[in-house]
Amino acid sequence: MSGKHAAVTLGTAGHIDHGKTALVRALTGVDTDRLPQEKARGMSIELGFAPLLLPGGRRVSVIDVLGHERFVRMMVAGATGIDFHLMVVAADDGVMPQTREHAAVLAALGIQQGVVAITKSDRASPDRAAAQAAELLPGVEIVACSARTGEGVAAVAAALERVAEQVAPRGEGRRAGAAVLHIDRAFTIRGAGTVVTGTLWSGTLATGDTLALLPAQRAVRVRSLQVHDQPAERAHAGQRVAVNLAGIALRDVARGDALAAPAAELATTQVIDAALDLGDDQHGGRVMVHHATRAAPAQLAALGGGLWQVRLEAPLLAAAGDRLVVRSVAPPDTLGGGTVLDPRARRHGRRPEVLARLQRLRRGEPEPSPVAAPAAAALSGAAAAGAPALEPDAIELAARLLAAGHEPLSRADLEAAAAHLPALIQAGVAVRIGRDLYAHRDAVAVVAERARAIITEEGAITLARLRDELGTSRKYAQALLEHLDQTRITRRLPDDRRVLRRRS
Ligand SMILES: Nc1nc2c(ncn2[C@@H]2O[C@H](COP(=O)(O)OP(=O)(O)OP(=O)(O)O)[C@@H](O)[C@H]2O)c(=O)[nH]1
Ligand SMILES: [Mg+2]
Repeated sequence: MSGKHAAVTLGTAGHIDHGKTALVRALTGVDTDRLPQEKARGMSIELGFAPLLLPGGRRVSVIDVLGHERFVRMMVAGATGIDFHLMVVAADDGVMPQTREHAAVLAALGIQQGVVAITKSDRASPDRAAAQAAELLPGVEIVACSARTGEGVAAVAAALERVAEQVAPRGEGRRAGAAVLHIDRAFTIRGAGTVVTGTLWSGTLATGDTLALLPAQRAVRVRSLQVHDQPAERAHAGQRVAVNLAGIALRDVARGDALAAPAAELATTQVIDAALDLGDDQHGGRVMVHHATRAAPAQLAALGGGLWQVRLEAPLLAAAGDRLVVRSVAPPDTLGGGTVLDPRARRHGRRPEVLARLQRLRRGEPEPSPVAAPAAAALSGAAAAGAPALEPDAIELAARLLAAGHEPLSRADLEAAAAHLPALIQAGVAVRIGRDLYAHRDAVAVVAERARAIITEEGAITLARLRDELGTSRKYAQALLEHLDQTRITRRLPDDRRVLRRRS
């Protein structure tokens, strides 16, 4: 899946009525304005999809977005899965508010590569619009065309082909990961049942797979798949996929939900630490935060140096490294965006050690992740068992209880939170370290760090040494040590002392 055959997705962008849908039709032969309301109003009100065969033989999926300012949310949902853009500017109108806003959304999503088409060149000279577009999107190739006469359309296709050769498909580097698909449409097909569509962000999907539908956390099964409108046994990251789901009614799934393989560790998030580019006059406050095919109001808290804490009023389904788009609530406008550093942060201020950690994450330095393995295992169990939905407040309460100390809590201790334990485990917040013993992931991480330090200094660690170090009981120290063994941080020697399994 590389080079010529890598799956790449193209997204349109541009102001209302500038000719996006007409140009997609001229390029692909598909009229994506297929709804009666779209025909009647002459305006796109749903995302459109079409396969595009480029002159050199490369197949590209096209997502046709909507230009109306009320539909920017849906535009973000469509643009979120794309690899490159086709910015459409009408020759007789030039750069307009949603031309600018869509350009800002693309920048926030990190989508730099694309082509500018100056459409309606049969109506006016493309020169003025081209000059404005060159200022808005410096370095992007600009092609004049007319969807009405067909002039220049082949040149647009050729320019798209040149860019398509260069883009790094979004699946690249993430293919090895577990399957994640953010749903951009859900509908029923007579005789087949519930179908959802989206761009496969990572991993592969196959017929028969059992996945978690989030945020509901229901187990669903892949009954059949289509890739680029063709039946397929398997779909790969970067491809546009339609998934026929067994075990779910249409009323229980919607745009903004996600399908995830258990190992994806995708979970609802309430508090996100992120690196955001918002311009200098941003000081925080209430905003709309868009992620994948979902959006939620949030309070922004500045941490300094481009680091922000995003406190969401409704959950998102974000993972580290994902892109966010930040918009103002009134008047609606795109302020900027950036990258998720910690998708499940705790509320915190500008504490130096917290900022240092975020800066490390921003530089792309990996975090020691001693809890990853058991969290993933717990997730698959919880997903299969149909764990209850996450409830943010209960989660916060339970997380605080769990975080109360480095000492694991028994299930009885967690009475108030017990009902939410499966959700906490699924979210990776609670880690099962033994029969009826659970600890907050941060507490486990601290224990792992201390054990590491002791082994590095003293050559090995014993049960008594860890017990004394943590000031805890023998039982807990034993459970924690075994957990460190299981998560392959430590290795048990025949005399029960532990040494490091791998250099860190
Ligand atoms: N003369 C001329 N008219 C065009 C051209 N392209 C589109 N149009 C007309 O412009 C109008 C809007 O075109 P659409 O393709 O629906 O515009 P759009 O950008 O998809 O609009 P939204 O999806 O609502 O944002 C239609 O009446 C088209 O027929 C063109 O190249 N030349
Ligand atoms: Mg349209």
